[in-house]
Amino acid sequence: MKKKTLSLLAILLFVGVVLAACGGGDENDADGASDTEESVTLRLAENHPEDYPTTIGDKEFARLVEEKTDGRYNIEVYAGGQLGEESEILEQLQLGTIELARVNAIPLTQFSDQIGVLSMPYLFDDPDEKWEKLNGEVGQELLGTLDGSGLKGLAFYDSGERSFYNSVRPVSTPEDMKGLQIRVQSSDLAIAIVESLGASATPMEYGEVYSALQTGVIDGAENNFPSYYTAGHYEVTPYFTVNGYQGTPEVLLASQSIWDDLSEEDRQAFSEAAMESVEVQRQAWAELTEEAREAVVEAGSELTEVEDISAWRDAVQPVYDRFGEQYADWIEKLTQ
Ligand code: GTR
Repeated sequence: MKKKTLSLLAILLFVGVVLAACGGGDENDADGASDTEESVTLRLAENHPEDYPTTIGDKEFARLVEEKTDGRYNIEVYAGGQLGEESEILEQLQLGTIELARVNAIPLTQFSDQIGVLSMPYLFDDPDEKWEKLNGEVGQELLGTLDGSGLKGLAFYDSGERSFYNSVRPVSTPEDMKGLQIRVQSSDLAIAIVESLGASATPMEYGEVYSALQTGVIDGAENNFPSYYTAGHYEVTPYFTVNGYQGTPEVLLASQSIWDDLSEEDRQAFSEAAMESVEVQRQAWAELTEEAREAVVEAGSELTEVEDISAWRDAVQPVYDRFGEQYADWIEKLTQ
């Protein structure tokens, strides 16, 4: 089945390149740009809607790549999960059947035993410091830990902080979490965090969470304000605890196989475009975070602000006991 898909894709790609190279014999298109050179179209998978901040970042990346490669690369952004759930996208990137994607860093823990450090609870105190590290050498080094997995990490995007929400009761202390059934992303670390709080963890794909909340299969989930809002979770899960326990970022990725096919100069263009798109993405992030927070309150969500997070920090100590040593060097690099 996979072989068939691959050979079909290879044929389609070949036909596409030939057609682009022929270019209908016209040397200049409508806006006067030369189309004598072939243009390669790459697909970028995105599981959020069209105007979500990560999609805005993806599109800026696409625009910059096109500009920097003089139109030799044309990136089409497929938003709204059209190309599949995150785990499927990652498999397809590894196979090279999808060329680019934006995913969250938590599912990447299965491809790098080090990148999980970014999901350690209450790791970052200061967002500016966090972004200085993620946009700098440490961030690139962490992305480099994906080498050999079939994935090439290009840049980090903002995803703010994740908090818990549920449909059963307001939660202000870790004790209130006891017995709740909480959906998590598929990772041992995510499960360990929820279990350290005395709740039960149910790993599930993002696209399945709304109906699982609605039908009561799970009591709650955890995410940032923009996802809680745009995925509609607020409609069926009114109690949101603002305890920002995890600052895992998003990641812009390329399939290693497409990366290996790029010239040195084009790799440089893709890397620069990725890093330059971060600012636009982060600006959009800040705007939607505020807007989403207001909108869910307006719609009736009850926010429980946690002013003193020390009880929550103490409660997740078992997670540091279990994973702290594995991530010790990275924790130091990211926080000192
Ligand atoms: C969002 C993230 C998505 C997805 C989702 C989830 O914050 O942007 O890519 O990972 O969380 O909880 O599955």
